[in-house]
Amino acid sequence: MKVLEGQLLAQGQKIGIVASRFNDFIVSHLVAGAEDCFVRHGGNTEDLTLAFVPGAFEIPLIAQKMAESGKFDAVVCVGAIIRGATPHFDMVANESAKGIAAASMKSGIPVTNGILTTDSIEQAVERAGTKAGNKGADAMISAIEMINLAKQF
Ligand code: INI
Repeated sequence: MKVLEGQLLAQGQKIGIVASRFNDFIVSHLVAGAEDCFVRHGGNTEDLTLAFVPGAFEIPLIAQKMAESGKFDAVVCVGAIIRGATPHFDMVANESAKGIAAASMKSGIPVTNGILTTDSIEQAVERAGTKAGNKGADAMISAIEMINLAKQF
């Protein structure tokens, strides 16, 4: 059986990051986690481009523009939607996830989802570089792997 897998090597890759300003206290740590992951896997920080949008709802449009620009091998999306502070949590969470998936399918390059959707600020802190890892780093490693996998088709 022939098995295809993407290596976790970022050397030479160019990646766009879309980050929301809403809940910046959390999201800044997701951006830092994504950058750290890229560099630790052999990427050059000058090959990262960071775009800020107001909130998670606005992430898909800019992710799609970046993905279709031809300048990047993948786009990583980071944000934080916190139910406790968000009456329209479900709407923002669903639309951002659907839009990110659509941006990937439409552009044909990996667009990964590092948007936290949590019930509380404490849960968000846990997933932004404390005891439950860093969702920005998770989304970056997925992008690195997917770029290397997609090249094989
Ligand atoms: N945007 C977020 O990224 N996270 C949130 O928790 C949030 N809350 O709480 O409402 C949020 N709202 C803003 C939304 O993403 C849009 O920017 C806004 O609705 C304008 O379109």
